[in-house]
Amino acid sequence: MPATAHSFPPRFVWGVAAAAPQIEGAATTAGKGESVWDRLAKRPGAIHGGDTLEPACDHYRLFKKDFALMRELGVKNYRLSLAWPRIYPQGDGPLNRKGLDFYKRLFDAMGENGITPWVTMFHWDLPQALEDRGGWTARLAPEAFGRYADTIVSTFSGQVKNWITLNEIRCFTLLAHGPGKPGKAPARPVSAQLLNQTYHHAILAHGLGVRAVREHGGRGARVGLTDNSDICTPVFETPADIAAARAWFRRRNEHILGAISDGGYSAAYLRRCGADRPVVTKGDFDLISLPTDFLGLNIYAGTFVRAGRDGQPEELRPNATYPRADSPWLHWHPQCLYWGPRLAAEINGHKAIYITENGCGYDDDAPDARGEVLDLHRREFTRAYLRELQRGIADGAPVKGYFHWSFMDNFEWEDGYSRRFGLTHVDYKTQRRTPKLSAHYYSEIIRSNRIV
Ligand code: PNW
Repeated sequence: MPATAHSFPPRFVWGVAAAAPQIEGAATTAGKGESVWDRLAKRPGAIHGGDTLEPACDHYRLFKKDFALMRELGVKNYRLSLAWPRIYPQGDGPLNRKGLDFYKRLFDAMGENGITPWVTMFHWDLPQALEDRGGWTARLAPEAFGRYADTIVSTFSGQVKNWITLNEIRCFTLLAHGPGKPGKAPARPVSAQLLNQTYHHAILAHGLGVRAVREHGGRGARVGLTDNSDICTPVFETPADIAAARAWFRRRNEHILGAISDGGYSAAYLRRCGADRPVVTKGDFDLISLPTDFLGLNIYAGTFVRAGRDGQPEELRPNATYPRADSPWLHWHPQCLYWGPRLAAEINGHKAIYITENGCGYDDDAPDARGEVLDLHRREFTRAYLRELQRGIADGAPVKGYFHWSFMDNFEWEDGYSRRFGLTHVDYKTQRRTPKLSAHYYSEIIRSNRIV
């Protein structure tokens, strides 16, 4: 059955997403090592309200309840991440069996509730001990990541078939080590050359993650990267603006998506880097360009592009009155779900794409007197974005699934706990969960495989 105006293709994967450091809490429990986010939370002024990663949603203890709630809502696919410092507290060095045991119990509980795991190996929580030895600027980071990936894939090959190597390379490179005052951990600016080196080490780590799945994943295992590509959309859907958006998408993503799919850096990219180009070791690109099974895209907002007067692509920046969520970077830009998958498929050759995150951050109200959170804004956001996703699929974009960010309110990094992305409200004092109106809305979409 083709996608009609309302329905999605058969077997379309509907899911929800979250990440270990944002929900688990238990930051020092059962031998877990310190992560760069645990450390950053101790720096005065780094996190809104002085919030820390404790207790977050206390998912470490409440996971059975959380999976039961997912089941009630009809959720059958859950994207989660594993905390590297729970498993290798020092990054490399001794293995902490208790960390592996925790995730084994977690996967067992998911199985009991009929939920398929989609596992991100790394969602920003680098072990602090590795940061102390240079972090992502040093080659040690991808090398240690490779050993960690081998361990988790061989341990869980029976329970996990869908692997995602890294989440959003830009957020632990550019936004953590870039110029100015980077907000993401470890929040340590480095030189332009070292910044380019962090990108290179990240895509190398991705390659090592792919190799781990090919060697240890077992039958039916699949792997891909989750990227937050710069999604370039045409201001007008005219041939000239579409061509400008396409050219700009290629350029803005060529150090990550382009380098991976082309098996090397483009001449144009290296020219722009000049003397600050990354050091590449022989054989790196054999790993980096290992074929993957899918691409994950986290899509919230993007860049408006038109053909400028000189015929070159021109970016248009939204002004202060442009509609946005409470997260100031989150401009409403539903067309990103149309153009993102389409351009990544066209330019980088991806044949299967999953939207591994999409959602919106608001300072939502607590449950009202009737116990409801009537987040019509999140219903509207989701509906508008899904309609563009559906239009893209109808026009041939190879999108196979969509994961809403997030299953529940959680630790929103430097914005702390006040900024809420959840379909489910979390009261952090009582750890009570209340599905919002948007959770029931999304539940109905999953149930009927169409926009309602
Ligand atoms: C993603 N931006 O981060 C992350 O993968 C999640 O962990 C996070 O909670 C979620 O989106 C909501 O923020 C992003 O500045 C952080 O454009 C920043 C941006 C985009 C995504």
